[in-house]
Parts: sequence; C-alpha cells; structure tokens
Amino acid sequence: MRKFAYCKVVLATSLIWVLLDMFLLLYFSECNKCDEKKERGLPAGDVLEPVQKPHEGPGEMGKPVVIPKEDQEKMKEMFKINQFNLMASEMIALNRSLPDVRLEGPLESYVKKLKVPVHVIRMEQRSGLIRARLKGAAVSKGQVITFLDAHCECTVGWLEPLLARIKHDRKTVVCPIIDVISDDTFEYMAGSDMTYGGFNWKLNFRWYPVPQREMDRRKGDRTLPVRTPTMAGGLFSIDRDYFQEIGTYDAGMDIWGGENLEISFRIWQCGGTLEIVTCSHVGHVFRKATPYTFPGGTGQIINKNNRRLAEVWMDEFKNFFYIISPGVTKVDYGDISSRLGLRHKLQCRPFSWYLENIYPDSQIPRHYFSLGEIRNVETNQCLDNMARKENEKVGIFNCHGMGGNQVFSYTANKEIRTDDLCLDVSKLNGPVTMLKCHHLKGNQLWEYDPVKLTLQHVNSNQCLDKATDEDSQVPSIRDCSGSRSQQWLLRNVTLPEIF
Ligand SMILES: *[C@@H]1O[C@H](CO)[C@@H](O)[C@H](O)[C@H]1NC(C)=O
Ligand SMILES: *[C@@H]1O[C@H](CO)[C@@H](O)[C@H](O)[C@H]1NC(C)=O
Ligand SMILES: [Mn+2]
Repeated sequence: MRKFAYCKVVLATSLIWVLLDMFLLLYFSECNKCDEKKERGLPAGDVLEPVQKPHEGPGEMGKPVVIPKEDQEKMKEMFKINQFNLMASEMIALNRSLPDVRLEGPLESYVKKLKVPVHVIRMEQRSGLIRARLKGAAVSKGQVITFLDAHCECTVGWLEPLLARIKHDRKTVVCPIIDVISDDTFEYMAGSDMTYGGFNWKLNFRWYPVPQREMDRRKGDRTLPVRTPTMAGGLFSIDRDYFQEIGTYDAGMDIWGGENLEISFRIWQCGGTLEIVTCSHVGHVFRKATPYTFPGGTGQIINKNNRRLAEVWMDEFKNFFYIISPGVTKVDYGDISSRLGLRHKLQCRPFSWYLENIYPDSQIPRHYFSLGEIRNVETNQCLDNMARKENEKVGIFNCHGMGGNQVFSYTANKEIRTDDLCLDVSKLNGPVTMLKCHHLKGNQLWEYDPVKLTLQHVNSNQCLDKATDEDSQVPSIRDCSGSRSQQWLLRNVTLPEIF
C-alpha cells in the first residue's frame, strides 16, 4: 500500500508538470501572434531564481549548529543563562535563511511569480496521461497546443520552427527532435535527425533509420522536416482546432500506451501530416523502466489500448499484432463505436493506404505470401525465434501452434521475417541469423518454390535445411539436394487456431 501511495504521488507530480509545461507553452503559442516589439521569451535567470537562496554560515537554511569540542565547557555554562544553547544562538545570523517547509502549494506560489500567465490544473484522481492531456487541452486558449512530458528541457529556438510549420499548414502535426537527457547524470546529448518513428508487430513504438526515399524527397537537405510514420508521443505541437477536428485522443484508452500510434495513424489516414522538425530540439529523460504501477497490471492496460488501436485503425493488418501476441484477444477493449464513427465521419483512408504511401518500409508487409508457422516436412519442427535478439541465430523447435515466437511472414519482397527481424545468411553453410530487415534484398532474399517446397537463399544458392546433430535447436543451410529435410510448409494461420 505504501508503494501504491508513493506511486500516486509520483504520478500526480508528473501530471502537474505536464500541465504546467503545457500552459507555459500555450503562452508562447499565443505570443506568436503578438506584436513583434513585445519581448518574447523568458529573460533567462530572472524568472527562474529559486524561492530562497541558501547562504553560507552557521545555522543557515535551518541547519544545526555544532559546537567544537574545545568550546563545550563554555557552551554548558552559557546554556544555564537562558536554558537554551545561547552560544549557538549567538553564532546564527539574525536574519538566517530557512527552508520552505510548507506542506503543499509551493508550485502554485512559484508560478505566480512567473512573468507569463501559467495555470496549474490538477486532476482530482489518477487518470493517466491521455485524460490529463484532454483536460489541459479543453481549458487551453492558445491557437497551438504543445504537449511536453514532465521530464523535458527546451533548447534555444525550439518553438519557432514548430509553429512555422503549423502556420504553413494547420493540418501539420509536428514533433521536435528529441534529444537525450541521461537518466543517470542528466548529461544533454543531441538526438539524431537520421531516425524516425515506426512500430513493430507488437505495436511497440520504435525508432528506425530514415529511409533513402525520404532523404530523396528532401533532396538531401537535412534541415527540411522529416515525414514520420509515427510519433513517440511525449512531445508535439498541434493546431488547437485541428486537434478537436481529428478527434483529440481516444478517451476510452487508459493511463498510457498505444495513444501515440493511435494519433499517428489517425493523422495520416484522415488527411493530416506528421513531421519531425529537425531544426527544433527538446531534451527528454528516457527511462529504462516505467516508475508507475498500472491498475490491473501494465499488460492489461497496454493490451486494451493496443486492441482499440488495432480494431479501429488497422483493418485486416491487426492480425500481425494478434498472432504475435497470443492471448491478447482475451482482453476486453470496451466500446469503440464512437471511434469507428469518427473514422467514418472523417472519411479516413484504409490502413493499406497508409502502409503503401506513408510507410512502405513498415515492419508489417503490405503484401505477403504467408503469415504463420514455417514447418519442416521431415521433422515436423517449426522455425522459432526462441525470443532471441537481433544478430542471434534463428531457432527451430517442436511446433506449438500458438503463434508468438513461431510466427514468420514470407513477404512479397521475398524476405522471411519475424517482426522486424529478417533471416539473413552471410556465409556459405550458415549460420542463419536474424538481422534488422534492410529492404535491400541482398543476404535477406529467399526464393520459395511452392511446388518443390524449398526455401532457397538466393545469394548463396543454398537451401534451408533441418537442424543438424551438432545443434538441434537451429536450422542449417546447405547445398540444395531435394531431400525432405529441405522441404517447408508455409501457411497462413487463422486466428481461431491460436486462441
Ligand atoms: C542577512 O543580512 C546580511 C547583512 O545585511 C546580508 O548580507 C545577508 O544576505 C542577509 N541574509 C539573508 C538570508 O537575507
Ligand atoms: C495468406 O494471406 C494473404 C493475405 O490475405 C494472401 O495474400 C496470401 O495469398 C495467403 N497465402 C496463402 C498461402 O494462403
Ligand atoms: Mn517521457
């Protein structure tokens, strides 16, 4: 219970800061329309002065005064005069500084001193990022809303390039480059302009290299905004009316998770544009683990949110998520009729359009021959990624028919992929490893012969084979022989089979 109460405090603090940030930004956004001659921005150092400066000296900031050993006798004598430590009292300045020990409200009194109007809005109970942002947005007045996580730090000139894009086209939603603030030392490190937002089959947001086609579209000019398939979620600016028009957030989602992909798909599918503005930099503390507890468990909440995301926006491609996450279809996702109504009202495009036009290098293939297990005809074993990581060997194991680690897709580009990893062979006779899919064919190109049932690695001209005696848990690759151990069955699993 103590831990829970502690978490609530942590969360409440974070939410307060989110909202504080937001209103600070709303001011800036409004000010963009102000007279040029009006001073813009906060005069550094002036506003951010601490409430009370700690001073050097005995007893300052309410610290105890320690009398040295040699004066202890004299101290005891003096104590008798007033029945308190007169010697200590004499040593302390008449106007000594004291810490602010008030129980609450320091934040409110602090923001009152700021030279810009800042409103602190508190949620009465823990309601999560999505509903807190909706509340902040609802009371905002500026033309542009900027959302920033509580653990962000802005650099000089971060805002103007964001606002300029929205001014140019109000349906453009913009993110800064997210610089890295070390969670350990708070060192500030510039983020890369060469990565953009994507997602994997599990619907986790991931950074991937900006593809060549996007470099070409910008004619190699790295100062131009990058069109990104998804946003990380914590930091973005959006026209306030447009935010309403496209349906803010899905209020049926709880706490956190999936909302960033939901707004990303919605922006693109419903006629907007999502960009990373490379001239704008904001720092963010990336955490290695979430500090919060989730009511009912992290998995439950995120699975529910992701189901809503998949059911409303992903059409038949939701199966990639369901097949790699067995059990997830048991999670109740509530009522999505109003979100489906929104999609209909805004005449949003299908997910296949998004994959084709916005994210052709997506981890979800637009066209594919199979999505399911890959089974060896002789041994009846199945390829299995064994939950191994990038750069490790792909495994082979008894087929369990449950999806998850045994789900592979043979794509129209002739890759064999499991999520964002592709089977790759760089040496004659193997091994067969799993590398990040690079879309360049090369060592990731496989030819499946649906009659002979062989999977031939094109570059080496060798065939995928069963496990060898030396290692019974990895498939091998050898000269093609036509043997049954080189025959593989590729098929589509259907959902009822795995749930
Ligand atoms: C107390 O007064 C001294 C002398 O006027 C001054 O130097 C010092 O800054 C004051 N301390 C505080 C905490 O105001
Ligand atoms: C598997 O499903 C995909 C997508 O519906 C389809 O294009 C493909 O032909 C199917 N493959 C097999 C082997 O049934
Ligand atoms: Mn964050």
